[in-house]
Amino acid sequence: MFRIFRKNKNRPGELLDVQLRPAEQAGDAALEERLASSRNQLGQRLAELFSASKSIDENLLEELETTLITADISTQTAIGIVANLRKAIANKVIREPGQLLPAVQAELFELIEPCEQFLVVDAVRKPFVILMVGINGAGKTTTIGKLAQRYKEEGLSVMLAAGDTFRAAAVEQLKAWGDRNHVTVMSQGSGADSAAVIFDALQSAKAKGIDVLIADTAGRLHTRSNLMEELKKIRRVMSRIDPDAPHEVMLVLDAGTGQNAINQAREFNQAIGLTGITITKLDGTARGGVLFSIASELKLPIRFIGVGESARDLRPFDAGAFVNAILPIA
Ligand SMILES: Nc1nc2c(ncn2[C@@H]2O[C@H](COP(=O)(O)OP(=O)(O)OP(=O)(O)O)[C@@H](O)[C@H]2O)c(=O)[nH]1
Ligand SMILES: [Mg+2]
Repeated sequence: MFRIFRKNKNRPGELLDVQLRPAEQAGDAALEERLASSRNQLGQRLAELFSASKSIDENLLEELETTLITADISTQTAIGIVANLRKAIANKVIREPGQLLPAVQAELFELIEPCEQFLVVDAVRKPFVILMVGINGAGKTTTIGKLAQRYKEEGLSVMLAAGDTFRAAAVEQLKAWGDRNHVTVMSQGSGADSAAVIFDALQSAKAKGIDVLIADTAGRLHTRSNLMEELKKIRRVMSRIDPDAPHEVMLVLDAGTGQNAINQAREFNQAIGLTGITITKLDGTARGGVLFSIASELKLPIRFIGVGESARDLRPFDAGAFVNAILPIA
């Protein structure tokens, strides 16, 4: 259980102190531990700033804004948060620096709570098709491996499609995850047509009654527009077999890329339409604040977060647990 502050919708500026239970505790390390760098960058700095201040003045609010931005929360999002706090200060709901930490926490929680939308594998869709997209190095293939293991453990049958035919090593990397989890990987070697590989995999998965088909894609082609055209083609050929496929178009974003992640998301969304996001490498970065900007600017479901390299380190996104890990209230 952990404590979270929520904004009171009926009384602007006031906070509600609520207890939340983490959605799932499957991880082998506490989320707090994995997000330590981002917490040092945000929660700890804010706590220090507020405890060192005797009263709330313009200087303090400016430093607050800067601290938010330094933690990779976008300028626009940071300005919005501080503007809300200013209202509460003007209304005398917030009177002293000690009230600011829970107030900031509540603001951040409000931003990301709507994005907590767990990916439900619809059993009616056979196979339920997940198309993974994202730039090179974002963590697509690794996330596919982790998902494959998760779904296998849940008792679902899984097939993987090696749609990244651009890089020779990509197929091998996917096969290694497949072997580890006893999951079939459909591939045609490097240089093959990606859409054809995924088309064949979908046909095969359908014939075999597979529950979940996850398709890998390239992160880089000769140009970015080539990549987007290829993804559109993959979408088109899939719909010939199942008009509703893919059922999930999941964008994988590396948290370490900071604000650039938002531009990537816009570009992919415009080209093929996204239904969910996974944010990886939150363990290796102090830039975890970017998740708040991704949430508030894209308003897409955040399905999973990656907090390490093992399969257990792919966690369903839990907004309360995330805020608590990055900005805990003692
Ligand atoms: N620490 C950490 N490393 C991760 C995480 N997710 C992925 N990685 C690492 O990031 C690196 C790149 O991951 P890939 O899965 O190969 O990335 P990709 O998107 O498939 O890249 P391309 O195939 O080049 O398009 C690998 O070394 C992964 O182990 C994470 O959540 N935490
Ligand atoms: Mg890959």
